[in-house]
Amino acid sequence: PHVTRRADYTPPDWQVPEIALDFALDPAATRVTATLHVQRGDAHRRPLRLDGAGQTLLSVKVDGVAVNDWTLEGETLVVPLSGSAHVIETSVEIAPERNTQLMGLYASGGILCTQCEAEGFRRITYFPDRPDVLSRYHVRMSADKARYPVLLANGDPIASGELEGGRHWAEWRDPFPKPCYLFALVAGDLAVNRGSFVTMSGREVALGIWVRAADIERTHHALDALKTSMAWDERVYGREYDLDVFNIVAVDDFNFGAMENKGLNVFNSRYILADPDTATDYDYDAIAAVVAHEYFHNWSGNRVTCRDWFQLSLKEGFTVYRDQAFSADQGSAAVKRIEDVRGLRASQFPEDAGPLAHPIRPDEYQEISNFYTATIYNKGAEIIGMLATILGREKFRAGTDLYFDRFDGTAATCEDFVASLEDASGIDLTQFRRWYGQAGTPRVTASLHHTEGSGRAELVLAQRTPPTPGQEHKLPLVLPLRIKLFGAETAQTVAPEQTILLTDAEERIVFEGVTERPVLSINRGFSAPAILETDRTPADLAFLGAHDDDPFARYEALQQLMLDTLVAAAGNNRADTAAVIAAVAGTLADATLDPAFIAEAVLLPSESFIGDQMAVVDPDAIFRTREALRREIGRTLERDWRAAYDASQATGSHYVYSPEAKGLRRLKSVALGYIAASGASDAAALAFAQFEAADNMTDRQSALTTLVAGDSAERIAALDIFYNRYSDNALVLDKWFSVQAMAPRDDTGAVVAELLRHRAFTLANPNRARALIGAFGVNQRAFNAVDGSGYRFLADQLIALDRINPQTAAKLIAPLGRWQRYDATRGSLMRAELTRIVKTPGLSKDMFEQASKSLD
Ligand code: DPP
Ligand code: ZN
Repeated sequence: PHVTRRADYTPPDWQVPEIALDFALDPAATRVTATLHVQRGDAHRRPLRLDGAGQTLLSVKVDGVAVNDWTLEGETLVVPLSGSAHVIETSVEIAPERNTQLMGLYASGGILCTQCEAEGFRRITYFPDRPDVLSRYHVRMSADKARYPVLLANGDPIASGELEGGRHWAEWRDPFPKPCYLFALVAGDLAVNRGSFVTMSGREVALGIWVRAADIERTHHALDALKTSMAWDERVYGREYDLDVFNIVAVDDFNFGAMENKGLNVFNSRYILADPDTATDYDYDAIAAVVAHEYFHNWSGNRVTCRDWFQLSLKEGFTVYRDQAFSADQGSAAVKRIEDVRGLRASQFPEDAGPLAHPIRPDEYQEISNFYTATIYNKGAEIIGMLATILGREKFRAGTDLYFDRFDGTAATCEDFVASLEDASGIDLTQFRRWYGQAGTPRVTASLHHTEGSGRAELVLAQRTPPTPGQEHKLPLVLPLRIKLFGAETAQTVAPEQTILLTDAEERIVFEGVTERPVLSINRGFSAPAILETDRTPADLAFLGAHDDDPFARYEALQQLMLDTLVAAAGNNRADTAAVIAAVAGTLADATLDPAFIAEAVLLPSESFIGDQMAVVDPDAIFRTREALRREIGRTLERDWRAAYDASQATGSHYVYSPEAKGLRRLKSVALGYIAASGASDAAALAFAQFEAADNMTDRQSALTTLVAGDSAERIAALDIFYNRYSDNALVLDKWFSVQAMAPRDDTGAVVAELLRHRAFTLANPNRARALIGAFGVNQRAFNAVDGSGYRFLADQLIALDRINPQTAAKLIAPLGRWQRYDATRGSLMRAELTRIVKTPGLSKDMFEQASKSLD
């Protein structure tokens, strides 16, 4: 397979400062005529090389004259040119309705739309498809007016008119030079929810959210989130929007969550559409986060883009960091941080510990689509977060200002970003740069020694990053660790919070004036994305769980206490559950705590996170011990759960999306889960009553999830009612599939196999495929059935989906790559499935790369 290497980067031979595109749109056969104004780069004699994929070439003209001295090398169009500037015109035909990969121009539910990142533009027309070729776009579209009354593209609309035969046309121009991955057009029968935003310099921007007419009432939350995002980016980063219009279109078939095309974002409808009846609080939060994310890309990604795809985290890590900070500002920052760290641990830590580990700035790839990963996005965001911690708020802002200013209108590198922060702050980031090139999650050990009567405490810190594929030896990283010491007796501060920069393999920190036994609070706020091992006792953890004044550290102490107990129990060691139960009881009873925080803090760690702590993952033992502890917590504290459940009911007579109301609904759902876990005889009736009475999807889905975990008659009834009620809503049906695929039941494997044949199931829609197959893959116990049936199921589906949509298929392979973490029986069954995938004839390069690397 062809490998692209970061070290091989060379600037483009030809620039394309201007491009005009003419689309004669038709789902079966669209004609694309592209006029490229090309300019030779430095003195070289190389021909013009234009990437292409899957189109039919009809003609090539150079400076207005048809030529035939071009050649095709594979799918690359090579045109010999003599001068330093020429006008190249190509005409091609493509078939959007046959495009199942959803890259390039395709049809989704009667709408024609595009997705070009990373390398989809070459499926539309011949072009140097690389992010460091920036062009001004002029786009003309014509289409049947009845089927496609709305015609949208990047930038501003400049003209439109009627044509014969029921067709019409529109022209759009984008004044900002952009790489082709940010190109977009949409044609369809769409309704619009319009809004407007006045920027900090007083310009009025026309906003539009375009959806099917039936969905228009579900767009208000997204529109509000857009306005809030625009104001936030002005206030926090000084970034103003730059065009007169900003449009968002929602489509049902989409590989990503959304796409930041200049002035014309295209979204997966799941990140736009919401109303209380169909979307959960989690969905509302995710919509606001993704709307913000794509909007923020207008600066971090579009105005300053990436030089090459190895720099992907330059825009993605930074933009995730920005959207996380935005969301933290909308409600409880502590709960947001807990959720983000939980997500990092669920997806990025395992990636960093497995066969697909890569640095946030990779060195090579076979298929760039495979690098839209939790590492590039979420670890990338953590690395920006550490930079913000090290620089402090003001210097960090000075650094981002300098970065935007220096690189506006250009394609930049990660190094450009770090150098900007360095120049603006005067802080040396030489060693910090290792984070960009080194894969793997660092492990930090911390042990605190105190000699009674001496007033002295010594903290010994050590760091080590385990080897990852291709990187045997790791160097020490810069880890900003926020630390504080509490007195064990008085719960007073004995050493105030400080941020320690751990830079060596081992360091000692001395504290003076420590007059009582200190308890260590470390990595407060999760200030560094590391795995901490400390010598804190269960009593210390319980103490911090009750007294730490950093909410994240408090949560973390409780999680660690639970984790230690569960890992011991799963390994057949003695486990003291009393400490966990007491800590949960104390948290639940603490009236000073926010219900949203309580709900997170009393939840047991996930099965997979428990597995990540074990030398060999034992999915059955983990499931059994975790369920046993849930039952014990449920039973012992049954009255408290019922009290918490009743207290959380008082959310008013109708659904409100506010941090307070969300927190109460969350606590109510956690309490319901524990009541059911207790085995109480009325639990199913209680859940079913909530299911029936709910005026919102949050309560309804949590009741359904609880019912589906049990064996009551209400389970079947609720599933049927849910299906029938929402059978015309694809996004809600996705939930119906997912709830069943994630169910902690003995028969989940069989249920999922059955659901594959359900009339509402299709692999062609990425959301639906992920809802069933993706969700099953993260159901640790069901997927890892010891007979290998889960592995076979996933491999079968990956092979089938790969023929339709390689990009979406390849992203679902991760669970099979964890074979090293399991016993020999499971490990060899998983390897056999990976081998079968690799040997499948006609495999995509996306899937080949992921499956073959997973075997190493
Ligand atoms: N659309 C994806 C995102 O925004 C890729 N850029 O992260
Ligand atoms: Zn992004």
